[in-house]
Amino acid sequence: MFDTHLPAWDGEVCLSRFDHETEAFFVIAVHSRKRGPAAGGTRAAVYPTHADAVLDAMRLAGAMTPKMVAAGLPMGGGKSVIALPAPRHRLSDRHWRQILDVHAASLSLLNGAYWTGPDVGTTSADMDVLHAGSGFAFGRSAEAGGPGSSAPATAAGVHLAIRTAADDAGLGDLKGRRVAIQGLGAVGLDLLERILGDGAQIVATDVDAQRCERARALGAEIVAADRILSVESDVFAPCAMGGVIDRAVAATVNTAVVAGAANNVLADPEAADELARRGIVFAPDFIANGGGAVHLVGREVLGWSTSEVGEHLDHIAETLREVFDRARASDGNVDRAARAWVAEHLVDPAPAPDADRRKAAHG
Ligand code: NAD
Ligand code: PPY
Repeated sequence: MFDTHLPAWDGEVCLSRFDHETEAFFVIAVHSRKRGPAAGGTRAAVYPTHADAVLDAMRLAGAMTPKMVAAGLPMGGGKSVIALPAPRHRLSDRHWRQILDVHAASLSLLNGAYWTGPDVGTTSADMDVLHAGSGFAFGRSAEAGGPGSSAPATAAGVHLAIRTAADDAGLGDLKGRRVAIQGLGAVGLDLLERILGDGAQIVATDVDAQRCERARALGAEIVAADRILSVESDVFAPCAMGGVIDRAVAATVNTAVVAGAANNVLADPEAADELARRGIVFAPDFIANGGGAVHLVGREVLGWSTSEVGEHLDHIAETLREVFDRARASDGNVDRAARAWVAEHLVDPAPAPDADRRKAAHG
């Protein structure tokens, strides 16, 4: 698996380090700096092997480059993975702090070639520590002078993507439609509330019973995690982990639209062909979930206000409409059309970071 995927990675550099003291394995993948310094979050989780952590970092970094292009941001793509020796909740605060300090030292070594931010398993409070130790972290808490969590902006962007894709699929608005949400974390739960506001019915799941209870209290029907891919829906919104739709799932998923927050939703390129063959409208995740990047880079590099970030999210709908039209004009495969669009726009003049604002944001 490792030997097959490694040569296929088209990124710039991937660095790794095992720290004996913390027993954590660190990976930083810089996919592209053609538009600007690489940026992307730090994911912390337990991985089956260190090779899995390297592959995950590479794949996730590879998704950040098109995300920055689609969002019109002047940054490249990168990502970090910390393979933990035990689940985060079983590590002491001291142990976790040591892990963050090791990661901060690696960020310092890269000296701004890569900027990190929050991802699954890390928070704004962790960004406060990483920024204090390196100066290269987005998404600090408001108390530490940062813009806080990217999840609300991501959810707002995914909501727009769902509305746009539903319209493209001929569903009209979401009133009375059935939306299936997989994953009720920071983005999924926020998205759920937005979609309820549209008058849709929600069927949802999470592996965490407490998250399910919160969704049930808001009015969602809850199903077991292993049932969500087979429930009937108008829209399926994957907001947990990537790789949930392979060719076989694409051939059976009972929905008209796939649009969600999870990075790298498609497990293989054939899944996109199958979705297209069945007439299911797919919103590529690197377009749909770009709201978090717009929030972090917009606020911290470009000096945007919260309302400017909100206005910029409209690009998500515009870009999606463009790739839907392109796909329709060719073989219907939206993922392919979107990747071709990204390749054409990779070195578009991106908005230049304002040096003074950037300095002000980072002291
Ligand atoms: P989160 O960790 O807060 O939530 C993820 C949720 O998914 C958790 O509640 C977890 O219990 C659940 N989950 C995990 N495996 C599951 C499974 N098999 N079935 C059902 N539920 C499962 O993360 P988040 O910030 O909400 O992000 C969700 C997804 O969106 C992630 O893939 C993330 O990489 C992606 N994303 C997030 C942002 C952001 O700004 N937070 C931006 C872009 C992309
Ligand atoms: C993502 O959007 O997947 C992220 O990793 C969040 C992010 C975006 C931009 C800079 C740093 C982190």
